[in-house]
Amino acid sequence: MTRTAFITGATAGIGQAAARRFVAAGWNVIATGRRRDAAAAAEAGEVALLLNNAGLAPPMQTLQEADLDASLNAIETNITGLVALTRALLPGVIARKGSVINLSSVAATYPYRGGAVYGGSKAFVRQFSLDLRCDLHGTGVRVTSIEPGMAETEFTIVRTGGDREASDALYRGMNPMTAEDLAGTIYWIASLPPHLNINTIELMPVSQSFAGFQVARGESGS
Ligand code: 8X3
Repeated sequence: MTRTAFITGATAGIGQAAARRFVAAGWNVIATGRRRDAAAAAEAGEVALLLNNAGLAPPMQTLQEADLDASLNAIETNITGLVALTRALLPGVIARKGSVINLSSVAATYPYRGGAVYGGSKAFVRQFSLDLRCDLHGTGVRVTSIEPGMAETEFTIVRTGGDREASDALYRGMNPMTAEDLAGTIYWIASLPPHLNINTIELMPVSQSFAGFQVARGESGS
């Protein structure tokens, strides 16, 4: 029987690569760039796998400098949209003992300057995924939070307001992950035997690791 995957943010990057990967494996794919299409898919009630990939990163600015609308827009997409879509599609996913795979980020776990709203929203996605497993206990539905580090997609072009040069400079010489790397991981999660659940999975390119704490000294430090 052909299974149907609903993939958000599928017009580019990880979502598009995942859509291609699922189609190549014989899945029917509903690929959307906007979460508003959820109602139609929910009515069709045919979705066995929901990949909540769509997300927004506001510019890397401290909250005190950031444009509030950009911050709220990211929250609307990364949190409100994701919850609404999941709620809409869940009855069909439960009926098929299907899967929900949510795109979180390493930013959910590791704080960095300028990432408060983005990281906070991705921490929501991670915890939402874990709690959703509890809600779905006994239904046979699988839920995964996938938490990638640096992947060269349009992510940084969006984050920098369309600055391709800045994006190229960020990824230059560091061999980042690709959309295809992550699509392969997503497909692997989806095709595991049905009694296995990957709760969370964190991935980075080898060239990316962690930085430490920072200390402010003198008058401004306290
Ligand atoms: C973004 C991952 O490492 O570029 O989700 O901040 S990173």
